[in-house]
Amino acid sequence: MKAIFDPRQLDHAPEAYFRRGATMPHPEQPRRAILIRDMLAENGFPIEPPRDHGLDPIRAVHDPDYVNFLQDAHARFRADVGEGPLAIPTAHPGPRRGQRPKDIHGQMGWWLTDTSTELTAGTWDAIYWSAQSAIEAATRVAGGERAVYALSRPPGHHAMAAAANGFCFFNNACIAAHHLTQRFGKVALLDIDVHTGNGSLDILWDRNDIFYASLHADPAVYPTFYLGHADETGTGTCRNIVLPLGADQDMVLEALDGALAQIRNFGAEALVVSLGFDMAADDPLAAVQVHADGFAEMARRIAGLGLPLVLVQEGGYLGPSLAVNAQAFLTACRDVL
Ligand code: SP5
Ligand code: ZN
Repeated sequence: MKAIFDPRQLDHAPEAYFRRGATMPHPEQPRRAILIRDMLAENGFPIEPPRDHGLDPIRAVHDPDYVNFLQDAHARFRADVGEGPLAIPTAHPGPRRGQRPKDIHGQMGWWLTDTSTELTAGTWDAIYWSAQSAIEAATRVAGGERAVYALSRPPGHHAMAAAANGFCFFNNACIAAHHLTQRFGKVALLDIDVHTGNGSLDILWDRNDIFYASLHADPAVYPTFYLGHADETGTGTCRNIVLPLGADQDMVLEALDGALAQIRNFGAEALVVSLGFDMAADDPLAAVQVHADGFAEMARRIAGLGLPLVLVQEGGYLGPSLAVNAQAFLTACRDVL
């Protein structure tokens, strides 16, 4: 199983965000990708850079005006306020109706929904190549490779069709899934990041060619708070499997079996996985209690479906076992192939 990664993905380096009334160090750091990349190399996974597939596969999923905004937003912010201040919006429209503003600060509030998607000098390059890594993985699987892992970072599953959210700008997994529909009639996206894939729900809400099943901690009491309840099924092909806070590994594996059965029933011909490692018991954002052996077991069950497989990295933060859990999942997956 090959891995895809471009070093430019490290260029997004957010410093801080606001949470619960305080400035906090940002959990989504370049070091996450470095740790996983080093683990891949140590375990004999070939790591290749993506080719440049351009903006069309991104614009197939995201509003072209949102894509255009991201391309030069940081430069426009700096031109206005100078060096120093963090490029984080503090005013938001609520419902995104009516005319869009022209001012950079108004636009930042429009397209960036919270304070967690700080724009930095390298953000555009990082999110562009993070998406290209996912597109490259999908292209290879569409071309006949059985499974490819995209070390996408920054992550993607909170990114909506026309807005950034929850550390995410481009929805790498949805971009990959959409790309696969050019080759496969029915595609499934399985999301095992501990957070609701609210961006994926937004993008896939009314699509019946992509089935979306997500396992995540209860959004009533855990971020991202919005979307992800059991009855939020879009027009029929989205499934939210809600885990109680503190759920143990056996509960997670049982929930996974439910999602895999639904993916089989849908008749999926290819599978994308939004692969977060933040279900880890010792993740800094921990909400449930999965350990390395649980990640390995999840991988065996997912790869055991026998479908062409695109793994797209999502969350999983700088806790003590990030690399260990990634190793457990990816080597177990490779052993099944
Ligand atoms: C891709 C992904 O996993 N995004 C996560 C977005 C989570 N947003 C809320 C984060 C709450 C962070 N709490 C920090 C606690 C540090 N001890
Ligand atoms: Zn997450």
